Order: sequence, then C-alpha cells, then structure tokens
Amino acid sequence: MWRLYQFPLCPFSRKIRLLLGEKGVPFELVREDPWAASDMFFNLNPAGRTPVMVHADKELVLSDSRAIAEYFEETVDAAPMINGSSTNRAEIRRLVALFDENFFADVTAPLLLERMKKRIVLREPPDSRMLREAMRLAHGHLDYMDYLSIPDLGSQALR
Ligand SMILES: N[C@@H](CCC(=O)N[C@@H](CS)C(=O)NCC(=O)O)C(=O)O
Repeated sequence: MWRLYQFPLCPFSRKIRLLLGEKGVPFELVREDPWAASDMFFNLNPAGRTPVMVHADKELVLSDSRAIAEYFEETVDAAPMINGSSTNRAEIRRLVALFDENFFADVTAPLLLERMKKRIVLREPPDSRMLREAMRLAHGHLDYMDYLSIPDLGSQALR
C-alpha cells in the first residue's frame, strides 16, 4: 500500500491526492507539517517538502509532485492525464508548471503564509496588503483560465 506524506493545505499534496483518486490507486494519508518536519521525513526527502510517497514493500520513495505524477502516469494506464499529441502534452506540462510555479508564488504561498503560518507558527497577525495583492493576482490567473476554457480563444494559443 502506498503512503502519501502530505500537508492538507499544500497544493502539491492536493494535486497528488486528486491524481491518485482519479487513477484508482489506494493510499494511506500521513500528515506532515513542513515547518516541523521530523528527521524521518528529511530522510525520505532531504528537501523537507511535501508531498512524498512511500511504498514499503516495493522499497520505493518518490518526492516532488511532478515526479510523483509522472511516475503514476507511466505506471497506471487508467485516467491518462498527459495525453494527446506531443504538442498537447507540452501544453499540459506548461499549464502544470504555470500553476505549480506562478500561481503558487503569486497566490497560494502568500495566502498560506498570511492566513495559516503566521497564525499557527509565527503567532503574528496577517498583513492585509499581502492578502489584497494575492487576491488581485488570483483574479488575473482566473481570467487566464477563463480565456483558456473558451475553445476558440484558448486553442489560438497553440497556433
Ligand atoms: N516542487 C515541489 C514543491 C513542494 C513544496 O513546496 N511543498 C511545500 C508545502 S505546499 C513545502 O513542503 N514547503 C516547505 C519548505 O519549502 O521548506 C513539488 O512539486 O512537490
């Protein structure tokens, strides 16, 4: 049985939970708070970041959401996520990178810092300017998603 070491609010952990659900891979959840990672967790992933997947029987440890996602894409046929032509697959990988890097940096990381880490770990009040700026940037990202979801407009990006 796979074990997923994850933090519930971590978007990279969430991506893997959704992927495993879609592909029908059974797994157990193990909560790991990245700011208080144990020595055992650092042994699994020296980067000290969630998510990490472990299969004790197969003696496998997988770290980094993209590496984990690609592993299951290559080993489980059900619910293919990176499919179509080479061009389509490149576009899928571009969008994953956009959300993992830009959306995370602009929106998720500041919201996690201001709303969760400052409250639970740092015992500081949130900075309302940072929250407003993250929400402003979120609207820009959501507008882009709308644009991509209108077939004629979105497909122009591929031409
Ligand atoms: N590129 C990594 C990013 C993982 C990541 O940044 N996870 C955060 C939680 S959402 C973390 O563990 N941060 C702790 C740290 O950077 O020390 C992935 O895709 O898995």
